[in-house]
Amino acid sequence: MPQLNCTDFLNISELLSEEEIEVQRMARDFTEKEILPIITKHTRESTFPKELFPKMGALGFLGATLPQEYGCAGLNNVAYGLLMQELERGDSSMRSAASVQGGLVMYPIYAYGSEEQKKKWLPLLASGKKIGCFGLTEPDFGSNPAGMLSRAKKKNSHSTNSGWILNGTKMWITNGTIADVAVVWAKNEAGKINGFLVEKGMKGFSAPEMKGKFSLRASVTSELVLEEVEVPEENRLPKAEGLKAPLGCLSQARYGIAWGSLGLAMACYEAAVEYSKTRIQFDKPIGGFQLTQKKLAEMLTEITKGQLLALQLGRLKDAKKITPPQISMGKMNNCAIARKVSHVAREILGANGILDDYPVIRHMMNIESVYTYEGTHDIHTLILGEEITGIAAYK
Ligand code: TGC
Ligand code: FAD
Repeated sequence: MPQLNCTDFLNISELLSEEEIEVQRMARDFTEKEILPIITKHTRESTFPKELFPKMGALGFLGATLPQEYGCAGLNNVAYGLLMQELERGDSSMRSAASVQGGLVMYPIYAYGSEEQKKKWLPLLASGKKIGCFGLTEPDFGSNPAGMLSRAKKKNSHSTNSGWILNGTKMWITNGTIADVAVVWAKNEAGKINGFLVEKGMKGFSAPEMKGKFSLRASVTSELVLEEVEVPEENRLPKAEGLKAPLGCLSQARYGIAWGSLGLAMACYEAAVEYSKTRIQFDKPIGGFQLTQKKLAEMLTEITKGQLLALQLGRLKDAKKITPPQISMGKMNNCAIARKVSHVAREILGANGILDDYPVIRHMMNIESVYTYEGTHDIHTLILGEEITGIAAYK
């Protein structure tokens, strides 16, 4: 099977299976046909192309690693990573939409849900007919979710089937306003974190959109407001107890970001190479100057190292040998190099680098969110620091 034409200096695609390359090809076609033609308009207007959800569902992009019995594609983790890479080559908002739906909504239902919850929600979410969101962050608890103030109180503590009353506020929630179901994390009366499926329309639940973002403009970001929301016991995730339940979901999404950020970096690098060959200054292409070549050589080297890191993480994940600190290294490094690559690419484009006629400034703004969410660069540095020394330095 012919390899795809993309930045691949070390022929890393030779290490991919035919199935993995086929998934990459499908995702690349989707990005070129469905995302790139509309993304500048959505970014300018700060709107999310919701109509792409069922299209992604039909192609198997949502919850893609989960089993086929629930309507999912059952892909391996490398194919899933390539999918995230190609979506983010288009725009981080589309990778975000797919990774929240798959890693942060379908995964917790699959891993911690009852059989009834799985049968009810997974096929609907896989098809893109329903949209989900994940509410962990609060206004005063971002990097430190253990301190969350959201509370779940048993409605009638004398009955086992009595349901729950939820109170609290979540912030910065991707897809919150358009979601049919929110996976909400709140502490019970014993102080243990539980997960709940809060459905659109439940009394006391609202999800106003947050405005004024300069980054990830083609994504909906929302508050979740819970005021005495009655949630039945059958909407609690029975196998989720403690902070490790939401953190386990983050491992799924952080892994996807380690690949997605490479797609963003490659889009910026490829735009910079193309521009450097065609922009003439001082009677020759700017790519003919040593300073530009140094920038391009360093960008390519960082992307190539990031590709090797992502691929090995995928192989470890498929072998069920991956650890959270290894995922942190992938999220941390690949977001950092994507951020740097996007800045240098913008510089190479000169004044054109600030125009949305080119994709670079959009990616450069987006990476600020991606670098921050799913654990900031600092938090992943500290996770690695703890792994190395055995000493936690968060507090
Ligand atoms: P700590 O004591 O370290 O851990 C509590 C329990 O959790 C276990 N654990 C994990 N389990 C699975 N996967 C992981 N990645 C795990 N990390 C930790 C741990 O073993 C422990 O288990 P047990 O059995 O002992 O109870 O907890 P801590 O409170 O000290 O916090 C550590 C810290 C700072 C690393 C953690 O709080 C953290 O990762 N903070 C960052 C918060 C974050 O990433 N938030 C993301 C919100 S969601 C989001 O951003 C979505 S963006 C979506 C998009 O649009 O793409
Ligand atoms: P803070 O935790 O206040 O951190 C501020 C600064 O302090 C950062 O630089 C941080 O690295 C640093 N810092 C914090 N603690 C330490 C420490 N111990 N040592 C050194 N430095 C430290 N959350 C969800 O739950 N669901 C979502 O769907 C979701 N989507 C998002 C979408 C977007 C566009 C964005 C921007 C965020 C989203 N988030 C979501 C929230 C995201 O996870 C948080 O923004 C992130 O975890 C950081 O929290 P914070 O913004 O409160 O920053």
